[in-house]
Amino acid sequence: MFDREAETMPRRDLAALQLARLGTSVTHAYRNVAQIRAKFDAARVRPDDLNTLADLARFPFTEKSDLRDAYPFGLFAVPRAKLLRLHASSGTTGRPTVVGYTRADLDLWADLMARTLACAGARPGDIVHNAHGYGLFTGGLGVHGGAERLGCTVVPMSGGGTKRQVTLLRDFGAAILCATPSYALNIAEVAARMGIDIAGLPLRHGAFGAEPWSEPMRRDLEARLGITAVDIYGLSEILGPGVAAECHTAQNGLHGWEDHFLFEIVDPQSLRPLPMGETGELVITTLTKEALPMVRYRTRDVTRLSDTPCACGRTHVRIMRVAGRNDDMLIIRGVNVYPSQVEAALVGFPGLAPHYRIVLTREGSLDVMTVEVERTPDAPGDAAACARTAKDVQGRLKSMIGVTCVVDVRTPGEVPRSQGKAVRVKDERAA
Ligand code: DLL
Repeated sequence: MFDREAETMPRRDLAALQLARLGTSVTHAYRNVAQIRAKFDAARVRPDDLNTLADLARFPFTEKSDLRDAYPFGLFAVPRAKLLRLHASSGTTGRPTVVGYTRADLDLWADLMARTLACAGARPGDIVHNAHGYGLFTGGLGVHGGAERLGCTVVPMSGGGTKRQVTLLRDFGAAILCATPSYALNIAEVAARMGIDIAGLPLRHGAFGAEPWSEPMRRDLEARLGITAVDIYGLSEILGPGVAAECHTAQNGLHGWEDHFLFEIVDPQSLRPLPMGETGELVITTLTKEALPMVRYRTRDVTRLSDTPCACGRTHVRIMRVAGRNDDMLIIRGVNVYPSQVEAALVGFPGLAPHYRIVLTREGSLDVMTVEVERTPDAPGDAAACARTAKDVQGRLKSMIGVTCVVDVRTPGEVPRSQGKAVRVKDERAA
């Protein structure tokens, strides 16, 4: 462990620490951010109303739109000149969301990312191959800072140039691969085409995240790359990567670093907090961030928490695998579907490569979901065989997620490959 004392702190001590830090952080936000002050005043709450952690439920939420409305610097709680770094979301529509870090924030980020990498199995002295994009996206530089803080040798690859990624993975002998799971799959596939057996290289662990993925995809990546793969979670608005990480020992839910964040699950409709173990939307409050303190940030990520003890000895609550964002959930003929559920049904299907894309179209008043899958190079490609596969996949999707979809079996290489966050859904309904 990178910080054994913090990571194994008894839960009662953690709660006391959270309460103390919460008061300080909320006061800092209230004093220094006009929008937060206005929201608190409208809700008739003040920082000194926080006498227990449960009192936080009376406080207003922060949403992505608050960041957009305050574009670019309006939610910062410190003067702009105190910021050492800015990052921003890609923002497919409208304004990007801008986040900033003071020196202390960058220090905290490096510490929590070092914890995260150690949790995933990295050790000081390991080579960390970082295939997350460097730039405004927090993945590249976030992982980079943590790997250096842990005492690893970082290879700052960024995304893309996949053949070169494979060559350097082999030549440098990295122990840890950091990437999105979809890009890790792309790397594995390109390696196989190049005749390079990654499973036979020194690579031991993969720390994958930044997008939803599934348990079957984990097992597939582990087999292809000869590693243990863990899930890491984070979001720019809160920090970037380094908010939560699975341990390589249990691989069963992501320890959320509770000495720096407070996690709640709320019902996305009523917005009321849900009891431990129930599924809902993850809401995060930062406890120690200087530049961008967040009070009850609605992540839109759907998951549940578990406070049962973990085999690794870490006491921090576990955030179970995020199936997807509630704003990315598809509603197909009344059935709720996350793309990661489609993935779970497809990966490992005989004769199929683990690549897929969902295309949404409209027929009259009905939505049609077409799942593009890809046959493996050795699977027969004649029309009859493809039709049989399509029918079998359709049956499996119907039984696993309850939706009848059109299945389109494509030739090898035809489904687009990812170099970062995979785009799983192509929505042609509006066109
Ligand atoms: O994706 C930070 C990150 C970088 C995490 C590298 C892990 C590794 P954003 O670009 O702000 O930040 O996107 C955050 O991505 O709210 C989730 O919807 C999704 N996401 C991140 N990690 C996971 C994960 C980075 N492990 C948004 N599982 C989040 C599912 C994830 N979704």
